[in-house]
Amino acid sequence: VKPAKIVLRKVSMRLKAPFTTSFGTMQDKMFCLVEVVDENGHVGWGESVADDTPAYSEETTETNWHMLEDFLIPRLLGKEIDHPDRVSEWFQDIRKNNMAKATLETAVWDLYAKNNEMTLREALGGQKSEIEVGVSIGIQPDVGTLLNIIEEKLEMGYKKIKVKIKPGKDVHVLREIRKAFPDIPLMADANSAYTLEDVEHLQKLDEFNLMMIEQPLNHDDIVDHAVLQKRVETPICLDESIVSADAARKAIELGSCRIINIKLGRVGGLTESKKIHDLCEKHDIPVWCGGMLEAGVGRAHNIALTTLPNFTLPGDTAPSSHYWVEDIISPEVTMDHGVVKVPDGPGIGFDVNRETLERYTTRIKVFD
Ligand code: OSB
Ligand code: MG
Repeated sequence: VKPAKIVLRKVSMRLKAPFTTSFGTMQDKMFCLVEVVDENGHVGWGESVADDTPAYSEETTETNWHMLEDFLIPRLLGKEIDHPDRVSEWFQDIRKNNMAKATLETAVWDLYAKNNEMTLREALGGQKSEIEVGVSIGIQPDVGTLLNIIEEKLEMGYKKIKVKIKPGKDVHVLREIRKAFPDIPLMADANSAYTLEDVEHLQKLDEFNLMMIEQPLNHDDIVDHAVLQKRVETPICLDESIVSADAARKAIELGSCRIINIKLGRVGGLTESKKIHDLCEKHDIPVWCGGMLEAGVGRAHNIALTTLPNFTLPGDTAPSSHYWVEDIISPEVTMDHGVVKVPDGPGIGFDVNRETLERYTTRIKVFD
């Protein structure tokens, strides 16, 4: 494929409900979206998972715009790309900025698949025709509200319930959940809210039979997590710390986790995600696809990635209607009893609804 034109957008969409984690609350999702057009008029789409504050990671919508505009897009424009794997190689000498890189890299994957009349799943080597999904529930003002939400999500058929925790909103919350729902597949995500000082406190979570605890310690740590994993029975799942296949290799060698959450934005794209997937498979580490409150394009890429065989645990890829009054893709992502069907159209398998997209676009720049 050869990108003849690239359109960069900043898009702003309001979430149905604010989403609260240990690091803050999000109500509006502001993100970069790219459209890569080749000489044949095929279009590939890529969505950044960064938002407007550097809380989950150091990247923001604004830093993404800068990286894409000044460094990443100029590198790809007019260049013959024989395979999407080349893109991450060409970006390697630019440090970090993985979410910005992934925006463009995933668009090239979509374009490549469309050019070869394949689904993105086929291009990636995925197998599944449907995927199982769970739901990530933000921190709630009180336990009663949380229990009601969990009940509603269970009725909808979600295969995994993930709740956000932080100091002061952990042990007693999980105890109440387990009282009400003794056997559901349940996990907790701390988003780096604890330190090794909290080991004894975190040991109390062992009694709740959680599938895993996600990223309890520092966002860039793998050393302390290895110490913690030796002292708790609950499997640790790393999210923030796994920024590359190399980071995954080190975490596995150190015993820092027993499960890994793969987010294509955090690791720089689909090629790196596949590498982490393959490495984990070799080491019997199950993986699942994390979410970053994506709109439709990001959601579609996550679905395609999840078709790889070692994605054995339900991911955070809930349907469009969980997040948005109106998504930018058609059809929207739907779910039936916790199962999402993998589309069989070319590339990501969803069309972007341009009329909707225009309404949500706040800034646009065309490179050709
Ligand atoms: O840590 O997985 C996380 C959302 C934003 C930033 C970080 C995280 C999350 C989620 C939501 O847990 C997952 C989703 O529904 O997309
Ligand atoms: Mg997480």
